[in-house]
Amino acid sequence: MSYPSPQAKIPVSCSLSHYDEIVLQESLKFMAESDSESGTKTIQREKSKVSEPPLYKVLLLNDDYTPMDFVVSILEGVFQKTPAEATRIMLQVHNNGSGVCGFYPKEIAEAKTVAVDQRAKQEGFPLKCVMEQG
Ligand code: TYC
Repeated sequence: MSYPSPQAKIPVSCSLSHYDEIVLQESLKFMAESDSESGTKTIQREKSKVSEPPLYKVLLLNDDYTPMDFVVSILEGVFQKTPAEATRIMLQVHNNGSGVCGFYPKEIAEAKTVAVDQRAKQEGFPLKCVMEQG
């Protein structure tokens, strides 16, 4: 049985996430190794070069209406901050207009941003959460 090399481009019609690509590459390597172990075929491959996923910065923005304790509860609940750290970030946003909640891989940053938007909307507060690359 022959498989494409781990470096081969797979013709797919959908776009793959960073994680899907890594899983695909690892699966191809595993199949190549299984083949060579059973003695049926030897596939040359380069050493694995899996890079770290790019991180996205997630920020909260200030507004005049969202209560401070709600922002603290968001920082604790969505961003797993301690009460002291959550209060520090909330005050940073309140005094300077924005504050960093953390750096996360794209899908995690998106999920946290959506979670903040949903909770704020649910409570009727105008709290805004944004993400930036790097
Ligand atoms: N400025 C808000 C107030 O005075 C508090 C606040 C802090 C709102 C941080 C949003 O991201 C925010 N109630």
